Amino acid sequence: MFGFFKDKFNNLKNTAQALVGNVVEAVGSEEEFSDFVLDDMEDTLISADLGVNYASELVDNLRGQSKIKPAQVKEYLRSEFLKTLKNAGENKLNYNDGLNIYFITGVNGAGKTTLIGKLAYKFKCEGKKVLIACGDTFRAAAEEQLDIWSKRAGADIVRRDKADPASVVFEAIEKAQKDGYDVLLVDTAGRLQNKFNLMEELKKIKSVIDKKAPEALRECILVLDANTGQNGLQQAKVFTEAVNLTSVALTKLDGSAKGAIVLAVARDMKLPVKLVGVGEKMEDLREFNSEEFIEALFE
Ligand SMILES: Nc1nc2c(ncn2[C@@H]2O[C@H](COP(=O)(O)OP(=O)(O)O)[C@@H](O)[C@H]2O)c(=O)[nH]1
Ligand SMILES: [Mg+2]
Repeated sequence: MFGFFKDKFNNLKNTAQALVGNVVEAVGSEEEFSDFVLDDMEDTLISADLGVNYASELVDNLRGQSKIKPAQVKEYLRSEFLKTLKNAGENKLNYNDGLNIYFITGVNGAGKTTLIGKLAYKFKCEGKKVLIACGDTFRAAAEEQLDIWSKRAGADIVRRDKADPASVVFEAIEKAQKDGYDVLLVDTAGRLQNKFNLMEELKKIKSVIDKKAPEALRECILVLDANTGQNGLQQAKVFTEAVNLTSVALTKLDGSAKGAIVLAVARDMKLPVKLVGVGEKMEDLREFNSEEFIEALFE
């Protein structure tokens, strides 16, 4: 378990420095949380991509109180961050014995199609029957890419080049129900001519899933690139308004990630992170765990 966790979060050093190290350096040796010290702390948290709302909340809690001293700022942040992640919900991906539908959304390049390949592989390794629906019919290359992933993972695929994505998903659900699949993974486009069209298309697919498979377990996952700063928060807002997200998958945590977005999304959107991508290969998928993430930030 420990090795696994090291492997998962060993690229959080920059994030840890920005979120924790810099704050401790800025305020740790002060006598009191004066307005001047608190302003400094707020600026530091904002530049670590924590989001303005969250940063000011953390700082306002400290104003005019005498229980917590600047020397304890690290412990304070640790308990606040953990509370935020816990309040956002369960880290474990939902799964039941019937059909499980995972609807994968996110902007172009976030890592949706790769995540589908990884999830297909994970479920296949667990002996499940896995079907993939290609709901990104906008780019021809997208279907090719998904085809390659499905073959690699040993999963089946429904693709209808250039067809209406909602109709492809409709067909995939019928097949999944008829042939007794355990898992249906729905890939989607991340960019259409404009944001409005994309959101309308996603809503349409979501409504097909909800109407056609009300009995199925349905998770709606937003894929976020860990290198996305504050923009990730904006993405989460736009997508959740359209399709009511249930969780987040954080990809590219193997890079020099700005993982603070996890905290901002958990706090502002109440969305739990469930999955973590740590590379481009099929086996580079990990389950997110709040305690381990906090350990890595505060070690
Ligand atoms: N390093 C790294 N690269 C990733 C990860 N997930 C996806 N990628 C890469 O990000 C790029 C975009 O991924 P793709 O799945 O096509 O994104 P999509 O447009 O959202 O479907 C590809 O080059 C992937 O190999 C990850 O966890 N780590
Ligand atoms: Mg894609």
